[in-house]
Amino acid sequence: MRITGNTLTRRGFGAILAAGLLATGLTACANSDTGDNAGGTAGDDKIVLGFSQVGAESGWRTANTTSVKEAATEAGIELKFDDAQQKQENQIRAIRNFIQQKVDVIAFSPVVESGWDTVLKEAKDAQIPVILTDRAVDSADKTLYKTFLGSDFVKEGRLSAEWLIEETKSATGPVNIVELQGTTGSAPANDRKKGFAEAIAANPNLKIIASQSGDFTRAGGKAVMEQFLKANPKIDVLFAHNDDMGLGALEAITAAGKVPGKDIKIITIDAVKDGMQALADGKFNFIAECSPLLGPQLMDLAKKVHAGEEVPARIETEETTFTQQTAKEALPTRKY
Ligand code: GYE
Repeated sequence: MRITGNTLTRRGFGAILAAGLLATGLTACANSDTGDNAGGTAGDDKIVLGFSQVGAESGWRTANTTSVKEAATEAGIELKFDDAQQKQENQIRAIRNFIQQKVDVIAFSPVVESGWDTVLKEAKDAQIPVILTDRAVDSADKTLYKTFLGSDFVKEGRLSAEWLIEETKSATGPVNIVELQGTTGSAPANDRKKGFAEAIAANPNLKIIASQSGDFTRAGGKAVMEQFLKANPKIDVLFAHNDDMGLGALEAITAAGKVPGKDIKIITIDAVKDGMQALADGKFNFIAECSPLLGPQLMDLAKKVHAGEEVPARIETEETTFTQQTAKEALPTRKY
């Protein structure tokens, strides 16, 4: 919300409102431009957060959306939520709308890494702080956003590879790997691919024989796995950039008469409930966790940047990995 000195004087409530602002830690003074925000009336100090979500492509995404919505309510932040349906143009439009509505803070999870400079510059010119959640952008100008909150995707790829290296250490012949990549151009797809490839590079037995995008969806994972199976008679391992694509691939593998988890070892990333169930059931072999529960930290950051406080440039989520055994133990108390 924004209140100028003029507004206060004009309304004749200067002293009262000023006292109110002091009591709320002066957060309302952090903005320098004028005019009421879209959400509140003058005197209402609720922070308005515009959030542009990627879409609803996976179990991870659904859990992430729930986390953001619940945390906003909990924190007393007014959330303007927009679902971009996996399209960058929709996200750019949503961000421009937020700017026009003069929200206090903008947060978004960029569907792809490139192509954000112009719209981020517009937000900066409007003096609206931007927080990147979950996925990064490749903008050279780091002043276009305040902070990034999310996971180390390169590490997730590397941990996946390290499990495989250990698992296949006694293999004598080549181990054929197929890879289901996430959304083309997205940070998690780029980084998970990189982390995995770098880690297996020193091991000549481990070969990626096919790699294609399944767009992080079950349908995509199934369709691409069907093609992989048709084109490659010997597939030993599937590395899927998320659980959902792995779950879709399960159907293709079973339909091809192979046993998932045995004939073809499956490694995925996320550790959402359905993925963890598949792991506990012996259909998956390993999952590197990626937490979608970013809501509470995001709200905390929104309050801080709104108040003009310094925040770290990058905040990483703590994560673990799961085997079939540890998945069985973790499942009963799993939150997402
Ligand atoms: O792994 C995938 C989702 O950006 C970390 O996006 C996120 C990824 C997640 O669709 O399931």
